[in-house]
Formats: sequence, structure tokens, C-alpha cells
Amino acid sequence: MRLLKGSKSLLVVMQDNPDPDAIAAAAALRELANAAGVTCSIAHGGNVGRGENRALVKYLGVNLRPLSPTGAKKYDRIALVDTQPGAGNNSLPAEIVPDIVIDHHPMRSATRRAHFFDVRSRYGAASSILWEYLCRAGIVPSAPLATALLYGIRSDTQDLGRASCQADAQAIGQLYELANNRMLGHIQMGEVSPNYFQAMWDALHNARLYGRCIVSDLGRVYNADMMAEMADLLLRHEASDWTLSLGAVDGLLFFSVRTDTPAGRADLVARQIAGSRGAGGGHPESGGGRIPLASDSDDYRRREARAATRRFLRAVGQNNNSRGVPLVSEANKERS
Ligand SMILES: [Mn+2]
Repeated sequence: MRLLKGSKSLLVVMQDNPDPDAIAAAAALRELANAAGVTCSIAHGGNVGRGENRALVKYLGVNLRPLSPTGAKKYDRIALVDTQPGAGNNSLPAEIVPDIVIDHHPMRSATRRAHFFDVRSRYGAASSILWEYLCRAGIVPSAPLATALLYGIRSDTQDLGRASCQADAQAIGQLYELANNRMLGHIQMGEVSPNYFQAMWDALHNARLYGRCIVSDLGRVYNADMMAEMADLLLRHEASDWTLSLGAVDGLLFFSVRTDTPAGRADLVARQIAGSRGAGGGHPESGGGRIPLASDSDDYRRREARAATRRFLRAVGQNNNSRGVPLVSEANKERS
């Protein structure tokens, strides 16, 4: 609050294609800024594609802006939430050093240049951190904001089933008191476009098993959030320890990695998949990244996806050159 006081405007930057945790955390930081008398805008690269996330934004009534490099310079202060400088998943130009960084991903060295940083990698969600700030500032969030924070924590931790800490559980308990259950229900069961079902069909149709790994190339996808959702879904397969889903959106090959092996490091595997041209990172159980595609051709895209798949299989120790077996097929159906 000391840092914010005395400035007029704050720009909160989220990761590209922001998830519920990022959106809720940014909205909470806006609340803090407003309490300090600072006007606040929230911006991001990419888009808000997933039905749940669009419903969340609608209920919050926040106006999310596309992030433009020149626009960012018009603000007195810049904050990053749920991401960090140089993480590769946000569009804040590298030459801009943010004033504030609040995140729960592993600490990055560039973050130390920020005036104020609070990075707690034990936490399951950035929303849990921001909830503590609101409590300390004596700010009671509105029902929509409480609902958003609750949903942000629940979705980032998969209802505390994924890496999380006591603070996340405590925040969930406290936020349930303030949240609107109807709103929560609408967000969880947000409406989706027909593209959603097409992408899901592609994901299942193209999924291949390699030992205890499942890989699915979704091809061209309408929305970058789809890869995370499908990687989560495929991990539910009883024989999968690792999943990778890939898909091309606007000249970028996006990918998501998941693991349920206790010692797995999806974040490190994501870095290896990204290679030198891409960017990857995340958490031990869930990671992701993107690789720029130099050509728009289907052939080129498929080759890049296959190369990324090989890097993934090598990184998780699945060293065979087999082409894998289809996860679903008519033949499987006849056999069972
Ligand atoms: Mn998060």
C-alpha cells in the first residue's frame, strides 16, 4: 500500500490467455489499489477463451484490456500477478521492470529487480496470497470477487488435490462464507462453443499411449486453454503417469504437461519440451509452454509437434521409438 500511495495509476498484467487464478488475483489487486486511491487497469496478451473464464470475467464486471507495449508505459506502476518477468507466458515487454510481482510459481531471478515482490511457490494459487492481502487491509471482497478467488484457488489446486498448502485450504474455507454459490455453479458449468467439443474430439481421437505416457496433438485449436484441460482429462487414465497435449493457436504451438508421479517435475519437463526457441515452466505437477511456429503449413506444424513429443518422451525417460498406440479406436471397443 505504501508503494501504491502517491501514484495515480496501476496496470496489472496477467499471463497470456489468463486462467481463473490469474483473473481473480488481478481483480483482488485492483481492489487493493482502489483502496489506496489508485486507478487500476488489468491487461493480458492472448484471449480469454474458456467458457468458465468468460463467465468469471462477466460476473466480476472487470474490463480486461489487450496488453500493448506502448500502452503499458502510460501507467505510473506496473504489477505482474500469477506470472513473473521473463517467464515466457506473459506479454510484458522485457525492457519494462514491473514495480510489483505477486506469484506462486518458482522464483525467477529477474523478479528480484522489482520494487516489491512476493513469490510463494508453496502456495497452490496466487489468489490465496491476494486473499491474505485483502484480509490484512481490512477489505471485505464483494460476492463476485470472493467467488472468483474461491474458484481461482479451487481450479489451480484441483480442489486441493494438487500441490497446495494450509493457507489455500484456509482461504477456501473463509471464502465460502462470502461467495455466491449460484454464481460459482454458473462459472463451473460455463457455456462453451461447438469448437470446444470439436477440440475434445480431436484430443481423444489423436491421443496415443507410449508406455505410461499419453500424448495428444490437437492440431489447430481455437483456444489455448484447451491443452491444459485435455492434459488434465487424459491424466485420469488409470495407466497414465504423464500426459502431454499440444495444439497450434495463432502461430504458436502451445503445450501442457501433467504428472501424478510423486517425484515428477512437470515444470522442468516443460522447459525441455520448449527447447531453445520456446518457453516453458509451471509447477511440479502441471506445466506448459509454447513454441513459435515459423510456418503456417500443416506439415511443418505436425513435424514440430512430433519433435516436441520426442523431447517430452526423452525427458520423462520413456525411451522407445515406437509410434505409440491409439488411446481410443473401434478395435479397442470390439476387444473390450
Ligand atoms: Mn496460478
